[in-house]
Amino acid sequence: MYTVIGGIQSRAFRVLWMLEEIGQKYTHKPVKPRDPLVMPHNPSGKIPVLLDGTEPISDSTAIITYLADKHGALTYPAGTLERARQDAITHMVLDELDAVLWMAARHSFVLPEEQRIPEVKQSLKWEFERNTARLADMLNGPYIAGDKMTIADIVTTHCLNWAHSAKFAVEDERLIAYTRKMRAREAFKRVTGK
Ligand SMILES: N[C@@H](CCC(=O)N[C@@H](CS)C(=O)NCC(=O)O)C(=O)O
Repeated sequence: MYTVIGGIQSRAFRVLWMLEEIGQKYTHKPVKPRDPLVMPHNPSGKIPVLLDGTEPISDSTAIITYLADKHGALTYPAGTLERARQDAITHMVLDELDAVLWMAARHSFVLPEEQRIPEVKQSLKWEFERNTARLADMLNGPYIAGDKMTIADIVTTHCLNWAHSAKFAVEDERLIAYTRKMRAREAFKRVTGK
């Protein structure tokens, strides 16, 4: 039995969506970072954490990769070129979308107030626009890594949704259509409850 620690407004969403896609049962503890439920499993207090039985795994991408490999779903097999490309896209999205959005969040509300540099947001928006334009050009299959849905789509869609709520513009029609299609999945809707 799996337990997902972390609320749906966080990267725990990726893990919940993954579990819904692969039809695995789980218990959800929708807590905030540094909650007493998190600290024994992750000293940084960051969410999400997945418990597989009593064994904790941290970091959303590590968690969904583990689930994909364990259940043989939403991934190309390890050791194949398709898997290498899937991993490359996942890491690129983490570098070019997740890291930029996270930096903006840190300078908006995560860091102690005296450490924030709000002016950095303008530069991050410029970078985000450049990176999403490049991502849109790479989108030539129905899914981000080709013909089948993989965990790379979970990370990418999550970042594009996050961008929307952080008011980082995503104007490319190809990315808008892609996000709309991913959000229409039943598993996605079961997590959001919409
Ligand atoms: N790379 C990690 C990042 C985890 C992370 O930063 N989570 C945020 C919530 S989405 C958090 O717990 N932030 C609290 C903090 O940084 O103090 C992942 O993908 O799980």
